[in-house]
Order: sequence, then structure tokens, then C-alpha cells
Amino acid sequence: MLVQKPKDILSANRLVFPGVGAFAAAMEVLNHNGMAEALCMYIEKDRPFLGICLGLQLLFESSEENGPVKGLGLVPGVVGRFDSSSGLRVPHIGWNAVQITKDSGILDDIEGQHVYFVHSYRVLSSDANKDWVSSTCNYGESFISSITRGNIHAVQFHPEKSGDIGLSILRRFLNTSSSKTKKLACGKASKLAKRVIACLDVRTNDKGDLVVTKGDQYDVREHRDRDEVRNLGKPVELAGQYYKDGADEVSFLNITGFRDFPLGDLPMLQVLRCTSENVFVPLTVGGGIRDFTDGNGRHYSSLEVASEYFRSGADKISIGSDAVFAAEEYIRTGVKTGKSSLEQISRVYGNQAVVVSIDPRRMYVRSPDDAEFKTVKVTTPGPLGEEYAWYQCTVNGGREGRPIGAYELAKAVEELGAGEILLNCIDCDGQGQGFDIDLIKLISEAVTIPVIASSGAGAVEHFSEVFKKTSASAALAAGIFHRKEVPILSVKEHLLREGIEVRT
Ligand code: 1PR
Repeated sequence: MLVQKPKDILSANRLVFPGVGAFAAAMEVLNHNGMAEALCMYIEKDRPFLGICLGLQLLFESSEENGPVKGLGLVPGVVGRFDSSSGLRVPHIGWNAVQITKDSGILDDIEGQHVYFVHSYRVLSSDANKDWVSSTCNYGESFISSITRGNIHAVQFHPEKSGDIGLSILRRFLNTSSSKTKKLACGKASKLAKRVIACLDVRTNDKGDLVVTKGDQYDVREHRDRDEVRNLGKPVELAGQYYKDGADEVSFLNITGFRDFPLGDLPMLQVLRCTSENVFVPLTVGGGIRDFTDGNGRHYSSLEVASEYFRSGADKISIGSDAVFAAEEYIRTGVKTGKSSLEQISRVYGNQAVVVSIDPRRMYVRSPDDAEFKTVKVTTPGPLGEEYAWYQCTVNGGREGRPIGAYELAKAVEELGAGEILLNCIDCDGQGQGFDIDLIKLISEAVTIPVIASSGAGAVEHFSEVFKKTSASAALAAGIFHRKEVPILSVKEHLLREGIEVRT
């Protein structure tokens, strides 16, 4: 049952308190509707409780997030931000290992396993709260990943997004006496794993069916066969398969979202709802996130569009074209208006929920002086022997080039509130020749938020290459998985053999 009123909390047998968004906004709601008092009464009586992510942080005394802001004050400690000044990528996004410090009953066999974290704020253990701490995690420093006292549990990571391991934690909480919970083999996790992401480019084909498609350099039509949109499968089925195959995340990109308004595209929302019933790793959705006025003059803000995606099961949303326009404006004026979709959504849902998807095209030049934007010395010279290139950002699915480089865009969107960058490359898309290492190095060194390398994977060696030569946090592929050329498991086995930590 979903809690609607404070009395629902007091009459609950077990309470799960998942939290998303900003600390201050959550406390305001809890204080305003009487839930804060009810939660404190419930917890003080030692009734079964599981807080998740923000649901852990709110139990502490205060948070520095847009604050200081007072919390529920049930556990000593202050919620502070990870320090990115020495190059640590913040938000902390991905699968990390936890160290169990005391028996909690619900985290029994997760030692040595990876669980999924996504947050920019954390609490450190101290003499005052050490009796509460049941596990810690290392990310630049050791922070509290779970607390336990009696029947009260709270975790900083997301069990509901941590695959089988997370489900076993939830099962134990819901039925602590269950002997059915399967024992997990002891794992070897020691640090934040590199992620392998399966991406599904989704659009309606000419028959009106929503299909997973895949282009070559963004062209998704089958030119041999009556120019039809390539159909590589059904989105919900494929996402379910990739989850079973070990994908650390699944992304849906509604590739015609720039021209079809997504809230008019109910099948896409339905895809998210159905997928999130069976897929317990993070889901990202992108395409068409922008302000929109429909034919009847009804205005929808990008925040409403994103909220609908989140309600339908997305954990992160990804913004393409609209982020390019916002970055151009920001660079031109130097002013953060707070009105762009990027700023609005990250303010309400937190930076970690907002990905910016960049669709750049390589532009060769003879010398850096020939370009207005940041160039790189390319590994392979251009067709006329050019030794440098800059990467031009595009909008509307690569159809329109814009006067801004990928480097400039990445820096601007980080300042505007993006929590992660999905870095595609039109030249490499669908070519199977490997990721654009020059581009990925350029961007991952320019920002301190995580960067997902995308476009061009054709063999397992391409994944180890991108992780060894760049500081990308994740690598994404589409075509090789859809065409069943390389299974996700083979990618992970290869990475492990190469000494790169992944979730197994
Ligand atoms: O601009 O906010 O509406 O968002 C549109 C989104 O749709 C953007 O994220 C944009 O990247 C994506 N998109 C638009 N058109 C296409 C297209 O292909 N015609 N797909 C498109 C982008 C690129 C990757 C692809 C990788 C890996 N696809 O997502 O999955 O390149 O492919 P590979 O492993 O097969 O090489 P907005």
C-alpha cells in the first residue's frame, strides 16, 4: 500500500521509505504534511523500516545540500557532498562494493558483490554514529553505505536497482524469517565497476509499430529493402533479455522524440512501465525532452515531460537537442537563467537524474587555428591528411549542425546541472570499428561528471581499449548486442581478463 497520510505510517507493519530528489524539498514536504512526526514516532518504536538513498540521508541531523537543512535528527551526522576538487567524478554513479561492518540481518551475503549507487551527497561515519553503521563503501573516501539498529535499516545504494542481490535484500526485509532467500556465491568486488550499457534506439516504423532500430551513422533506413526503418526487435523483450544477460543499465532513446511530442507517444511510456516491472537495473530514457505547446495551445514544460518519464519507471532522463540550445545560450550570455530543461529537471530531481546526450560529428582541420572550437590531434589523419579535428554538436538526430563544439558543450552542461554525459559519435555509430578514443579522452578529461562512451563497438577488445585509454565510466553499445554478434557476458569476461573491474 502507498502511504498517503501520516496515519498510514503509524498503522504500517513494515515501511519502505525510498527517496529521490533533493533533501530540502523532501523535508519541506514531510514537515508540511505531518509525515516527519509520524516517521519519527514509527522509527522510535523500532518498527520494521527500510530507508533507501535519500530515505537514509533524511534520518540524519542535517544536510549541506542547498543548506544547511535540518533532517529528522534520528541518527547523529551531517550529510555532505563528495569532494570533486581532486578529480573524483561526482555524482558517484554505478556499481560499487560494500564492506560489511556488522550483522544487519538483511545484508547477509552482499560482501564482495557490487550494488548500485547514484548520489552526490553522503554521510561519513564518526564516533557518534558508529553503533548504527552496518556497512561502508569506498569512493574517494569511506562513507556510510548502510545503517542498522534493531528493526531499523537504511541503505545509501538502491536495492531495487541492484539486480538479484538487491532483490534478495528486499526479500529479507519483507520476510526476515524466510529460508527461501537464495545464498549468493562470494564475489570479488572491491571498487566502483566500469559499466556496460545496452542502448535501444526506439521509434515507430512505417507500419506504426514501436520497434528497436539501429542506424549506420544515424541513418536507420534499410536502403536495400524499400527504404524501411530497420526493425531489430521489440523494446520490452530486448530490454528484459539484456537485463538477464548482465547489462548494468539499459537506455531507451526515442530517436524521433525531437519531432513527435513524447507525451503524445503513449507506447513509449508503456514500454517504460512494462520494462520496469521485470528489469532491476537503472533505466535511462531520452528523446523529446523540451517545452512543448500542443495543437490546442496547451503548454507542457520539459519538467512535466521528465516527470511523466520518471513516474513511468525511468531512473534517469537524457536530454539531447534542448541541452545544445541551453549551452549555446549560456555560453553567449554567461547567465544561468534557471529556465532551461536541464536546469529545471536537475534542480527538482537532482543532477544524478539528468544525462546529456551529445551527438557530435568530426570536423577535420589542418591546424587548431582553423577552428573556433577546441581541437584534438587525431590518431588517424583526415582524408586530406588533416592532423586535427574538432567535434561539431548536432541536434534533431544529427540532422542539423550547430555552432558549438562537444568540448564547449560538455563544460557548459556540467555547469548547468548535468550529472552524466552520454557521448555518441556520428562518424563511428554502427561502424563496429571501435570507439572514438580521441573524442572520449577530450571530453572525459574536460569534466568531472561521469562520461559514457558510445558509438562504434564491434568487438570485446573495443571495450577494454576505451577503459584503458580514457577515463570513461561506462561503455555503451547497441548494434553488436541487437544482432547477437557479441554477448554482454563475453564483454564482461574479456574485461575481467584484462584486469578491469566489472559487475559479474
Ligand atoms: O534530441 O533530446 O530529442 O534526443 C534524441 C536522442 O535520440 C539523442 O540521445 C540522440 O542521440 C538519439 N538519436 C536521434 N537520432 C538518432 C539516430 O540514430 N538516427 N540515435 C539517435 C542515437 C546513437 C547511440 C547508439 C550508439 C551505439 N543513437 O545511442 O545507440 O551510437 O551504436 P552502435 O553500438 O551500434 O555503434 P533529443
